Amino acid sequence: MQLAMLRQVTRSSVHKPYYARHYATSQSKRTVGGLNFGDIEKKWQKRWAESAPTPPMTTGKSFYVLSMFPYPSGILHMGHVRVYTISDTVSRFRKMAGYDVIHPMGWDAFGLPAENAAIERNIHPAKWTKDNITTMKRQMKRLSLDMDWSRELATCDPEYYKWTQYFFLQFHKAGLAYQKEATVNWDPVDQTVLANEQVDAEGKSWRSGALVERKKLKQWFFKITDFAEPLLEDLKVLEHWPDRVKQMQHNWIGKSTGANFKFQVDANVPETLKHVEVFTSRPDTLLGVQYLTLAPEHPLINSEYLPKEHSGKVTDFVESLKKVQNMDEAENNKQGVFTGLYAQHPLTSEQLPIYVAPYVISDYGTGAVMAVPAHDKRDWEFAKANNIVDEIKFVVDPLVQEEGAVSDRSEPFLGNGVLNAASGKYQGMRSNEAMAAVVADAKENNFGESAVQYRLRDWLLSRQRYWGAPIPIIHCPSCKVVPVPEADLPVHLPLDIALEGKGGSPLQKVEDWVNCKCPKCNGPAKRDTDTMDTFVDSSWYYMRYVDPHNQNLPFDHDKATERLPVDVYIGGVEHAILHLLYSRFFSKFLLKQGFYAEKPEASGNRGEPFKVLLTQGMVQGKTFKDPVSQRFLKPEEVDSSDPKNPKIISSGETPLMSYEKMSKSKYNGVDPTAITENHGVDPTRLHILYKAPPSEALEWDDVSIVGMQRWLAKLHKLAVSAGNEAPHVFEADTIDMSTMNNEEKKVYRFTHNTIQQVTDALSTSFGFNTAIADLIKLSNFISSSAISPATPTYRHAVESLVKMVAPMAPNIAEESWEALGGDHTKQSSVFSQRWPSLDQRALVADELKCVVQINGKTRYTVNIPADLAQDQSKVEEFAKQSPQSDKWLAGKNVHRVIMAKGGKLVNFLVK
Ligand code: ANZ
Ligand code: ZN
Repeated sequence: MQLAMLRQVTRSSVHKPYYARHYATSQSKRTVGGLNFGDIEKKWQKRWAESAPTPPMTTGKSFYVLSMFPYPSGILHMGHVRVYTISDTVSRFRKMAGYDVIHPMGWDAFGLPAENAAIERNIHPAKWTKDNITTMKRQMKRLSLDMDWSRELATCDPEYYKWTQYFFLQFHKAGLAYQKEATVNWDPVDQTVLANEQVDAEGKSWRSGALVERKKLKQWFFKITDFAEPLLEDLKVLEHWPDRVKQMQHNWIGKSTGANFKFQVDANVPETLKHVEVFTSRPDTLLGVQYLTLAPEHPLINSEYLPKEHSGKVTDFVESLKKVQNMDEAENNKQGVFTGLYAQHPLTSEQLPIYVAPYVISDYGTGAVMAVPAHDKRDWEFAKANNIVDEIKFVVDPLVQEEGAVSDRSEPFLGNGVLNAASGKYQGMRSNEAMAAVVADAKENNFGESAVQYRLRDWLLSRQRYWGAPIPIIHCPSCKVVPVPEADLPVHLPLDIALEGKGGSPLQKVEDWVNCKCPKCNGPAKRDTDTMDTFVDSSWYYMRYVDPHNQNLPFDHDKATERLPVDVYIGGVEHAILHLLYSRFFSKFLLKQGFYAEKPEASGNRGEPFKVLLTQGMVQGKTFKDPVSQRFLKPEEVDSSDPKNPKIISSGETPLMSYEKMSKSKYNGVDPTAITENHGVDPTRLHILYKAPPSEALEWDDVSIVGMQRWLAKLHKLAVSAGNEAPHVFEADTIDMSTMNNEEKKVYRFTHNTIQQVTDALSTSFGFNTAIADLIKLSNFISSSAISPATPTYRHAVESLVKMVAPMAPNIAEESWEALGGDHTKQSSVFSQRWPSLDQRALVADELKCVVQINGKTRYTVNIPADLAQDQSKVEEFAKQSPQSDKWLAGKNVHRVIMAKGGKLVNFLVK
């Protein structure tokens, strides 16, 4: 997946990163506790490739687990390893639990870096992309990821983008794809449009270094604003999404309620401009309006309509704003210009001056603001900066009850409150009441009504780039905008092209592609030369996976109905807004259009694509800095032989140490391939899962991987000991407890407690770290218990342990399963075994701990047989028989005994 707003140019990464060199020399730590992880991995990866394990009996239930698909940059990073390990664990677990699982993988393969590689190094984007996919796929396989490669897709494949184009046409047909002018980054030297990623922090072009200009061009938009309300409202359905993500989406959609009011303009202007309409979220402040402000793009800002003595100044001012490099600068600009025009206050008929203000956004609300300096910070600052009013008019006062909230009028009062005498007939009303009253009056007197605004903008999807899906539109001189007929899809991206990064949009130069016939009149016409934002590609890929080879449709209706929504979606929190919002928009639209239906169990899901969202935290690298120069240090500049006490080699000083997002400039990256080569795949996977819960940052540190290596070796030893001793009892999930001695009962009970906890972690809480901790405890319990490896209980415990480790450490689990005797049935694999089922009886404790209180104070505890705990007289008896009772109860006069918590507490009231 790619990010949209990155300002940094991400140059391609075909060169070997420095860390590959760094690790090449470090010593292999692959053999630990007699296990050679590398050899075992090779053995099992080969076996799985030869014949995939047949899953155990299915329950008929399906499960869809998905990691966000990667951009094929050519190099897998630790963030990828983390997210795929998580989804692989969930997928393997669900398969063992009898689900029909899909766990697909594909490539978000269109996008800018491929194009940059072509410009910089003369490699065709298609080849660059394909090579990178090959490399990354190999790296993924090394990680023992059980992906469903039969469903693999790449968004740059015509088989795929045919349907991306098809969906564009569906949006167009539904009136949800349209063109309008929008501002783009223009490189005046190379004469080309730049992506945001190609503009650096100083607003300069990545290639030419020229100061980027803002230029208006006709662009394609999806009307996502039509879905603003359901996109907001249905966040409520998403019970299993992180609150933080929902909050971010909520704010992004930004619903605001208030009113639109009209102010009559006293000037000779066309009828449509006779009123300036404003949107306000504070109708209660209407009587505090002292002037109006308009966006520079407002239609009234036209020299024809402005008084002569002002129009020159206004035009100069508006022109000067176009040179402003970024929006923040424009928004913070407090300077404005008086237009020479006045509008009439609808209630007082006062003449209000009209200003142009850079901070008024042309496409929010009506592009005009009723300015209330007393109660709005920006209006206050603008009024002061431009000397607009002599006296600021306060109309709302803080409620007196609110302590310390008395306004001394040295700054704007921003909150709701109570309307004061300056508000005339509204005096005494609370803000909320006054809002309703003002809006009612506006309605009656025809100057306004209540209104809702969203901050959400329509989705600008066209890019003046090459490596993307061409927009399937033809421009005809007589028929104008003509959609490409569905039967003519895909509109192939021409492969024969020279990319230079200058001289206009790349596709414009491919003449025999651009020139075509109009599908309507057959006359000469031209193709649209824009391509689609890659976020369009990624807004529906999870739907294509359900039916990836369909030649006639993007996907089969029934297959999608059966498989959607995705049960668990895992990816980086950096996609919390755009990708997820666009995907929600797509899936809601496609549900509405009948491309799939909601299965009965999912009704009320309202076309939400992802049921559970797991946002995984960043993988941070150990970062060293020179304490004096603050310079980042390369790993080879630091002596880390004592990890607790690192030293800068050249100076002997202690470096500053922190964990930060891995990046080349901080020399703190690690190469997953080197890590797994050195430490083994399974230890690496476990280490990643163990170090932090999925949503938290993971402070990478490979020193402690050895802990996981040792534990896996121990686990394997347990399997060998059980395999050597015990009869083959693979089928048994539960054992009759009545035949067990006490030690065996303890082990059996511990095993089932662990089964319960691990099952819960893998199916609902996703606390993989606690699951691993529980499994470690179980292995310790087994090896320190006194029971014989020849007993069924021992064997059952080890089998369960191995099965439960399997989703996280697949290679060693297979090896251990084989050691347990799995080889007896050829083809036997731990992944063909059923997930251990829970024996509820084992969870019932034999004894329970009863807290004994004397006059309400806890004094001692006593163990009571569980089956007697309900009987108060027995509980009393046990409590009195305890040796400790001598100290607290002997010779006391017990006048009442209270038992609570089912025998877990007994309170003696004594005198
Ligand atoms: C008068 C007023 C009085 C306002 C007051 C606020 C406080 P939200 O809540 O984010 O929707 N506004 C309206 N259109 C604007 C535009 N195109 N560009 C910049 N500002 C705009 O913000 C709504 C408020 O932002 C509106 O309410 C308006 O100022 C301003 F005590 O109107 B208000
Ligand atoms: Zn035509």
